[in-house]
Amino acid sequence: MPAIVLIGAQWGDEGKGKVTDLLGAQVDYVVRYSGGNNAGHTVITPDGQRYALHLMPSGALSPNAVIVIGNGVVVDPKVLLAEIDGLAERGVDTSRLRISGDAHLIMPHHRALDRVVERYLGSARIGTTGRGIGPAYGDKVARMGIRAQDLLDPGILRKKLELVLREKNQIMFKVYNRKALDVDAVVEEYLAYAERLKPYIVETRVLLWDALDAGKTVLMEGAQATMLDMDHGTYPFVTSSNPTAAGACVGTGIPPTSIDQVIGVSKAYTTRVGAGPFPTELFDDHGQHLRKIGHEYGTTTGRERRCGWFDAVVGRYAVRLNGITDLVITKLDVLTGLDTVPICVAYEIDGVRHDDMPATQTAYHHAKPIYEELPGWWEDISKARAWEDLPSNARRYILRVEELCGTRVSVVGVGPGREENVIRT
Ligand code: 2SA
Ligand code: GDP
Ligand code: MG
Repeated sequence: MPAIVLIGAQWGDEGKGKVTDLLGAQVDYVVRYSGGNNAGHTVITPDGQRYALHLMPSGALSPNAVIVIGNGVVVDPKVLLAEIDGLAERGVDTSRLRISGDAHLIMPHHRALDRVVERYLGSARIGTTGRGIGPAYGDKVARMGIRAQDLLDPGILRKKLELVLREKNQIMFKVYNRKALDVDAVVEEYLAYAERLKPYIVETRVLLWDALDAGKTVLMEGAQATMLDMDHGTYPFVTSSNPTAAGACVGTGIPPTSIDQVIGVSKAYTTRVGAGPFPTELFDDHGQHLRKIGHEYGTTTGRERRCGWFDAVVGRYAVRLNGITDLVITKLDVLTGLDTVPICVAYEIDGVRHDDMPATQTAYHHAKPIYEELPGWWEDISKARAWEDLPSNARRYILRVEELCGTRVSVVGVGPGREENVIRT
């Protein structure tokens, strides 16, 4: 399988980090293609060590993989260097990192604007991670972005920064009542990062094309998820990039015809962090139960995640949108001990049944889940490794998810560890 895309099929935090790490031994390159350090991908290695990765691809914990930050990522150099240092201190070989010169940089004005715009939006705020992601992509689209390659040319860096800070200081920061940023101070700060990042900056497209030509396996690791996609998600309550499978081509330069497999990762229930519609959200004890048993708190910000039942309308949408060939259902263990487990099979919107996502966001805000109740199971499933090890009601649940979503469930997660999976053959 030369090129594989791995994406989140819900609103994020499905366990993508764990699945990337699980595949690690079989892949030669792991490439991040979108988002930035808003992501929090958890990997727990077999010796029990927990890593929370933000910018480094989750393949960092697979000793033999080359790890690549593609052109579609927005990079906060300070955060990346801290992550490199933190991993190196724990004995991880970070010399395997390559960064695309076309990746855009998160600058101090992006972080400042992210926070101030959220305050300005008040009750209409998105609930961003405050890492400067939206403003960095905004400048990219407005052709005012500063890229990793600009770190290699101090003259260009200063020129671009002068231009962009003139706009931010004289217009945006005035409107938002913020103190102007000093060009010299920012140039100095970023040139210090440049010294350390220089060796990692390369032309990653050619690197990846050559790898594919040589028969190597490349995994494109998504951050965030389908329903947070700027074009296909619950806009405006989305992130400012395209985390869906199509975004993997744009964010790496790997052509669509090279992709052989699209792995979708979904929880056995649903979570969302930040604002926006979420039809199966639970406001009762069941929601608290899922949060408590599933430890549903943001990996980057520590925020409480909103919790709800599995939504098969979202599942089907994700399968069709991303062309998912294999679905991984994580955290089935969290559903153990419930009398019945509801699955949302369709929505009722203003008295009409919808089996697919409605055409407008207004309608989606009114969507009420139509549930099917499946019998629960009480047995501890954390030691299950083969399909037959799962209780029959747990198998029935997975088979129904598979049927409703319209794709094969290849792996079922029964615990956070690398080995804690049921692999279906
Ligand atoms: P942003 O910061 O501009 O990308 O925020 C826009 C929306 O995207 C959501 N978003 C996320 N949702 C789930 N997980 C994410 N990563 C962290 C984690 C989140 C955390 O792994 O737990 O720690 O809070 C992530 N990143 C962005 C965000 O909540 C907004 O709804
Ligand atoms: P990501 O952003 O998609 O990589 O997911 P996060 O790391 O933000 O959140 C997923 C959480 O679920 C992490 O704490 C994982 O360790 C944990 N996890 C992943 N798979 C399983 C599983 O099958 N069972 C349990 N109990 N936890 C899991
Ligand atoms: Mg996460």
